[in-house]
Amino acid sequence: NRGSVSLIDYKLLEKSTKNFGDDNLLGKGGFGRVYKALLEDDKHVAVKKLDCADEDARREFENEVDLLSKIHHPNIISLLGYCVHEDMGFIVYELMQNGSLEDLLHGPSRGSSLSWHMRLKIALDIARGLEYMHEFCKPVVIHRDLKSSNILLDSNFNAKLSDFGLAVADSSQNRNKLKLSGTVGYVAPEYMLDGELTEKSDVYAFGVVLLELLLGRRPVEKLAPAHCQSIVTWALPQLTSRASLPNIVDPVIKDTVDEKYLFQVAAVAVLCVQPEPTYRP
Ligand code: ACK
Repeated sequence: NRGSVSLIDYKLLEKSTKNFGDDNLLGKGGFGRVYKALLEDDKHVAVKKLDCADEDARREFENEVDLLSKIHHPNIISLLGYCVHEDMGFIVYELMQNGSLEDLLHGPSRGSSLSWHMRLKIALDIARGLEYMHEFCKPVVIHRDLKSSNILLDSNFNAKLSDFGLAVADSSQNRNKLKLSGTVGYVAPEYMLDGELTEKSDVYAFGVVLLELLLGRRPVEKLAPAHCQSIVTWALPQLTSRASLPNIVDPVIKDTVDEKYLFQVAAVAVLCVQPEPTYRP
């Protein structure tokens, strides 16, 4: 059931797809490229093109169309339609004129022009999108690949979550059957170690995004298994109150002397000790 989302006639897209090239390339995702296109002469849209002969790409196509057709929120990218032609799948989204948060923060302009007010607004937008997925969607939707390149900004710099190719509408049965996936630096330690997938995996990734947004840091490249183990078995269980934060941070400093890692743990820790729901900044 894909609700109100329409199957678009390929004829409407054909002219644009013929021109898909470097000039109108918006970005590259895991399995496909996203192009700017014109729908019905006057409507600019973004189109993700996937080669559905590839099994992983086809799965991403079907998953994203199924999920996005059911979820509607101002902080989640709008799916306008989809189209299948020969082996190709096309997903049509609203165009996000200001690109991704990653480009905004780490691209040539380096985020220097972003005011604190805007940073906070973007953080709130992300939190609202997550809150909707985790608290109001039935069943709960877990994004599984939240990162700054999947947060897009419209012409008014409203932030929206995108790229739902790996997302799951959680039913506790499929949690353990899923292939471990996500992006290095954003993957929650308990998920990396034991494949334990919950809404908190997205909250961890949100913590990493907050570090990028508020402290201008890049995610730590790779958490060593020993680091993961120490967060899971030692740091997280202690997070029962704000007051416990210094007790956690101290041994982590002694243990790792890795300042970047420390910040990552600290931001996530701050999120975890918030009263429910955990991710409201
Ligand atoms: O900054 P980027 O390269 O721009 O990172 C992502 C990339 O494609 C992969 O998802 C761009 N992108 C995706 N969807 C849209 C959209 N609806 N509007 C504009 N750009 C998009 C984005």
